[in-house]
Amino acid sequence: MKNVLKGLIVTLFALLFVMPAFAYKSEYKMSIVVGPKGPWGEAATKFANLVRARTDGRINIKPYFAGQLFAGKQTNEFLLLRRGVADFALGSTINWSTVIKPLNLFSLPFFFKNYQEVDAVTGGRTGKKLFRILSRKGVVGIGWGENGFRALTNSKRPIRVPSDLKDLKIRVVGSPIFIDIFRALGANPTSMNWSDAVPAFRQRVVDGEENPINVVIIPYKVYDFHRYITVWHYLIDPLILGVNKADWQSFSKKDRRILRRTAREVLDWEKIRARDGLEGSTKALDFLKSKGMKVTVLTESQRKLFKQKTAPVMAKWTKIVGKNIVKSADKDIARLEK
Ligand code: X2X
Repeated sequence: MKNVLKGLIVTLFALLFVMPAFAYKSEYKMSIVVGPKGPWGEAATKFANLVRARTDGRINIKPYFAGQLFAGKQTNEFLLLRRGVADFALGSTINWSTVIKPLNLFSLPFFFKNYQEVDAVTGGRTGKKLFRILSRKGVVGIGWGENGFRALTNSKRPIRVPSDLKDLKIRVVGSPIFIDIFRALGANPTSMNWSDAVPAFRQRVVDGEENPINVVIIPYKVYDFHRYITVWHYLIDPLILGVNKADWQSFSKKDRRILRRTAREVLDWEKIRARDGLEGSTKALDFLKSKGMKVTVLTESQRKLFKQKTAPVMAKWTKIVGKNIVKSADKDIARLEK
């Protein structure tokens, strides 16, 4: 009798604590706002394939491109990931920033000057702090990728000084800091999901938009709709590879290590492609010129005029991001100079 009882207890224990760890789903859904073409989508496919191979098929991730999982509203992605509608997401910090306010750090106008500063922050103490915040909200961040510094395109005229933007209708993501920035610059911003934005360019419902060159503007051929582009490095859009926390906790230690290692490897590869021909080279801009675009690269003094105009937005949003996070980012950047 005693042995039967013992057996029962052992079985119960196994069912409660050991079994769930190995009760993997047959498919893990991964959310991506863009399509499979370009560094962002290709990184999602590469990650899924490598993880499947390295876990001998235990973790079978299926990428759902073009926002299929969130039925159009891209700023819902974080909530869907937290709830487990998606198990994984390779998401833009902009899209998640409506829920996780500190992620607006990356959208502070003219805060980051170059990629080195961005790397110092995402790879530094601030990046870890942000991942702790995500984890408290039910999402485990396992790597940083990149959409990129966002450039401004439009069909009307070259943008060199803030007054050039006057009354231009600019499509932005449905994130309030973008509305504030473009209003401060005298433009007429309108928020729209990416899935609606491309048809809106075609139908000329809007005059312009802003997005990174390698990851969005080139794969989506925005040059077919907009003749003018301004490279102004006004803000950066890092990507985060996030995992639903309950899923994460169900994975074995070994599989978690595989996921982290694969995320780092794939996102390092993705970041190189996102930056290719954009630093220390004019390759990406030459390509845009070959497609008929008129390229304006702001000088430091031109950039200052835009920075001055958006100073009130910076002040307002520093408070929303959290002064501690902004200070922490300043410190990570200052460490670069030492
Ligand atoms: O919607 C956009 O502009 C995009 C694709 O860059 C993001 O998801 C933030």
